[in-house]
Amino acid sequence: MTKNPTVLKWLEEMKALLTPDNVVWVDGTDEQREELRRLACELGELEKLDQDKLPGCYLHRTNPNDVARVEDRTFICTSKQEDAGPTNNWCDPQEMYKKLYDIARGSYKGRTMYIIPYSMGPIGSPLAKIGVEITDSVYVVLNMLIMTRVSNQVWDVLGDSDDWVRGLHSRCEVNPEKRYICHFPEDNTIISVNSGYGGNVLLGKKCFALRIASYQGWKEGWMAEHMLILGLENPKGEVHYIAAAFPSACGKTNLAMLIPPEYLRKKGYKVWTVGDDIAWMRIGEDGRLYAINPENGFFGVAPGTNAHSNFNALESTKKNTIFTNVAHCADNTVWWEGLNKDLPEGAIDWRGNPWDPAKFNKADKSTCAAHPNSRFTAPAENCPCISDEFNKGAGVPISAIVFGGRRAKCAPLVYQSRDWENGVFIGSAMASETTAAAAGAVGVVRRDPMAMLPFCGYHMGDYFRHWLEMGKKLGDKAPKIFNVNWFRTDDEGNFVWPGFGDNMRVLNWIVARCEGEADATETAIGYVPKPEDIDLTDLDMDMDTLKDILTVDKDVWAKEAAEIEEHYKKFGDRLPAELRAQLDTLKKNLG
Ligand code: OXD
Ligand code: MN
Repeated sequence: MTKNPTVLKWLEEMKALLTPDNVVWVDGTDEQREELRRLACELGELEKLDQDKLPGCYLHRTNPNDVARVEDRTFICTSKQEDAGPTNNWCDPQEMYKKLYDIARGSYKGRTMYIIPYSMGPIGSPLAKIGVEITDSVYVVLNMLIMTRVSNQVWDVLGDSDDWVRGLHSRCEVNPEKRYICHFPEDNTIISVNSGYGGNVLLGKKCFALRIASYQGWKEGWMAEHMLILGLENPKGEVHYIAAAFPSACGKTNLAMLIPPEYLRKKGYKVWTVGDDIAWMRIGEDGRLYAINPENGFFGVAPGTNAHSNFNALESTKKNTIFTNVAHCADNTVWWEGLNKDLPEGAIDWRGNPWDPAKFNKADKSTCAAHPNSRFTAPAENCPCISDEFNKGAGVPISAIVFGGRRAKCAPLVYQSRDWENGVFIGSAMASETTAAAAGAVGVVRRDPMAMLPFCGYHMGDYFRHWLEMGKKLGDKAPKIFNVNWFRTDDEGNFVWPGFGDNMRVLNWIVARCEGEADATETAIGYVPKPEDIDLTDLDMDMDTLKDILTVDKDVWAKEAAEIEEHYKKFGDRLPAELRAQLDTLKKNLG
């Protein structure tokens, strides 16, 4: 195992606090995984699915009170409140440690403490980091075995170093009143209590790889971002890498695993997936920005995933996958809304009750067989288009950074920032609109800078400053920054752009711009494509429609500028002057 004194000391403290009956060191071997799967079935935490149709696949149901991330119970505990900033919940670290230790004290009694050593990123990669999670949930262990790289080798790489992230998870009583997901960035520590839901308990993911890592990146000169990473291969066999940030429910996993339209496939275009949710990026020896995906699997939303919307994601779930809160079919397979049109007879819904397809009403989520946030935890190696670079520690050089959101009228299909600083401005003002698919008002704009609103582990004003500093260091080697919007609607509210695989047509323009091979028109907000440079081959769309979704409506943008001004107010004097100047330029450009 390990002789690392900082690890052993922390584990002794945790054992004294939690008082487990047993301790198991997780080693990542196939034998131990099999044993844990067997145990999870025996404990009722997992159900084994049909092993002929879905080998190595299991089903789990969470407590119905525990089905999603809980932003209102997520805290950044820095010694000074102002360091957490206006977008995070804050509590004094000492006060929060006491509260959490009081909740967790003795909570492993009658349970086993699992110790999971894991690497975020390929083990030993200079871009990777190490964490140790302790948990009382076999389900968490089995998910961590998919989502991260777990092995005794991690201990070897760590040696005696203190550079590792402590993660304590305790299910306690799964009491929502006492549920807390807390981060102590100054101590490299995460504590999560009273939840068993993935985003709250797989501590390598949002908690470490985004909240703690964004803080580490700020201190150490690198970036942890809520971004997919894809490689776009052209017929010459050259691959250009793109990192893209979108808020939840805007299609990150779909874009990461995109299948190009047939006419482009025939010419030899391909897309390779490096990651679907998180990118860690550092400046390499040649001065370019290199990215790794720190994760080892996909924790994807199941509903809506099907052979058309995302064939590669669906394929990824065919073996060694854990399904959470989906429907359990009579033939011992799984189903979710949007998988296909065959509503299953005799299925059990995500709550564990018999499901009657006759009562299903699309508009009423309470009649769904699968929870709207039901998930699959699938190994990245299952993905048919996983990049060869995925397991290489050096990372991939990023040519373009793309921001995007859901905007019915505002942002054009695609535009390029004038330069890095202008790109940071675009990211800082990023927003997405709520849709009729979700409860609540339609078309309400939520500002979600760089898609990091729920995940930035420090003051967002400092985070913007960090982006600007990275740009200065990168100089002319900096990736070009773009914004896309697949969601422009016509007067009837229908989406104009087909999206999915056809987004490749936009990615090709982006790469052509990076290579200096495509023209553009300068507008008040940045560079917009000449309509003839977006290839519409085989697409049922005329030039006028395309022109329409490339337009920049000055009235709409004047309103947007006023909203950005309002949004910026909350960052006070930590808002970099450069961004204020960018806003002034936008207003001036709009006349
Ligand atoms: C998210 C996720 O909520 O990736 O962003 O699960
Ligand atoms: Mn995400």
